[in-house]
Amino acid sequence: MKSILVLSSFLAAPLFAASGGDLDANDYVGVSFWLVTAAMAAATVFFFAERGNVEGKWKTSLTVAGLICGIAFWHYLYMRGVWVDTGETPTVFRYIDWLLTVPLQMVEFYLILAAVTVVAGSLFWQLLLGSLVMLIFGFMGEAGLMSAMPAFIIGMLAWLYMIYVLYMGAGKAAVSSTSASVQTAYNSMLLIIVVGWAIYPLGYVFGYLMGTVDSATLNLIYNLADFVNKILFGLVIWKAAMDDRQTA
Ligand SMILES: *C/C=C(C)/C=C/C=C(C)/C=C/C1=C(C)CCCC1(C)C
Repeated sequence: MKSILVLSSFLAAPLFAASGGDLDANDYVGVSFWLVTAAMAAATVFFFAERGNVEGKWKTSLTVAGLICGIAFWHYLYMRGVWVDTGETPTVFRYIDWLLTVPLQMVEFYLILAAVTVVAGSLFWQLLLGSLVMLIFGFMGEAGLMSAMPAFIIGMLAWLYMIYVLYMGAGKAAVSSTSASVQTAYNSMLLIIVVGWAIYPLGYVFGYLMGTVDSATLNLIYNLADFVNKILFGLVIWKAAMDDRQTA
């Protein structure tokens, strides 16, 4: 109950920051910003509230999932405001959010595996390095600090590197794990980083590499991607934690 009270004050605070109140119902991109904002707030409360229902070794994972959605909620308030007020892509807010939440997801990956099996610490640093290269070049391409195509190619290579590291390093650790729920969590995480994350470069391609800059399609796809990869990602971990409890 106490955590619910703390949460409601957390959720009330950024109301002051909510601008862009004149949302046009025909602005489907603006509406998608609005929906994802609400979903992030709900998911934040859910993950923190569910901490009490899982075993000790899963609690930190749910905390991190809640932090990821909470940070995204905060940035979505501002991103929606930028879009509704100016019709422009909120690139800086988007990348500050990603720069905070993607490394947290790497922490999450690491925690899941480290909870039950021995994982090399270098795995975390390799994933962190890969995600930083991916995001820095993505930002340079989107902000016009570099041509869109070469920035995209370097970002793609960094993403492929991360998939490789996960298969080779974490894969072996998960396979040797005795816990079925950890294996399920690992396989779902791999699915998210390979399939769920693929939505982002798709947004970049439609947004920047089709001849003209299409900010409506770009933001719509990015918003969908965040919904899938932040909320679904947390739910996968929550599900594994619940299954673990039943079989324990
Ligand atoms: C919560 C936010 C997440 C999980 C953001 C993930 C972002 C990506 C996977 C971005 C990927 C990109 C590439 C693979 C190529 C270059 C362009 C990017 C940065 C959109």
